[in-house]
Amino acid sequence: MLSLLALFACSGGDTADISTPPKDAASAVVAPPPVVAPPPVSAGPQRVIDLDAPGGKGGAPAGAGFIIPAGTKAELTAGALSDGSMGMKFVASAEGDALMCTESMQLGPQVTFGTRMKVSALTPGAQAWQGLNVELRARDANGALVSPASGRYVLMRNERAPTDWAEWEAPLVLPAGAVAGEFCYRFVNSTGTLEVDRIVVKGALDAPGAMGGSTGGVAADPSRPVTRWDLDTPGGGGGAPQGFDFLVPPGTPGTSATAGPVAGGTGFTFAVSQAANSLACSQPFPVGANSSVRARVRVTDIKTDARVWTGFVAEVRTYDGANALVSPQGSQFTTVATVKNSGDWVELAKSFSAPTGAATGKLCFRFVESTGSAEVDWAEAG
Ligand SMILES: [Ca+2]
Ligand SMILES: [Ca+2]
Repeated sequence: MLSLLALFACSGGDTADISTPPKDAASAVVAPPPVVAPPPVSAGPQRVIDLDAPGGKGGAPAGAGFIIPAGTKAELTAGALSDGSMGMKFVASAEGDALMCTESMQLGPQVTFGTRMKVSALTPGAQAWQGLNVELRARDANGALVSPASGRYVLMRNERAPTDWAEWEAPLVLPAGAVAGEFCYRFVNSTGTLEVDRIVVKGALDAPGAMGGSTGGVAADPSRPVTRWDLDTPGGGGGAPQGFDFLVPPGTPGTSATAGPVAGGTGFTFAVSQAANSLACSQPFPVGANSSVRARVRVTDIKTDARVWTGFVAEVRTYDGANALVSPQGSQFTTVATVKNSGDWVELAKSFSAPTGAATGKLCFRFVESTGSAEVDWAEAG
């Protein structure tokens, strides 16, 4: 008490003293303090994808997509999960490249990814990095993949054993130049079942529901899976990346078709210096009444003429169950786009109705009576 009195004496009376009520204490009691709104849950913008409503791509709930390369054994269902919550269930019954991803979103400098999920029946691959991976595909302002030093994607979680239901979150370190991306769940050389109740991204800049970005999937018919080719992995036909084939007839002059780096990512380059019948085609994907395709392409050095069908052409070739060509009325193939001028990266897109009897399609690129060079970063079909 002596020291408090001494402090009060030394303070000259103006400085607040912890033992002395302020002189206006009485009025403070009469007038209650104003109600202050509680602080927001997150300091930054936050996007919650609850996965409770249909409407996503490839049969996924709204805000997400299911992307399955042709031939991959995996399926996704939306609805009630094993604990009664609503969400999506992703079953990989054979090793493959199927992916479950959020739609691409703009990301601020500080991002925290959170999710509530459960992994069961997991048989992980032998290597430490295999299993069920949760990862960000980071992208720059042009939509090109931006990789961290540690690998192709920004890894948030690697599960190598089954888990119970758990909600976790992880702050991310974005690679330099990354401004957007999609969050993906992937069984890497592994099989298993993943259930996801919800996804919470703190630090996403898009307003909820405003889906942007370049990788949202294209399936006009949500029951049909989206097939996506990142074109980032070798292993396709004729030296193309996985999922595509380079078809250069023997003896064809002047065609070079290479897989490897394209600006900002990985894809293939298809260059033709003498007009010929060489092609770059995707592997087959299912088609129907509401089909669509998309691809990110850059065409350079093109030399063509004014005829409407000449130039760099993206087209869908459709086939029946016996692999016989089925043509739409009035033309041989379904033209996606005809590019007649060199330019920067563009996304080519086309919705179409497959001809009657067609079961599968291939997305093909060629230079029709023209020469030039085309780079393809990725392609999608649904
Ligand atoms: Ca949910
Ligand atoms: Ca790519």
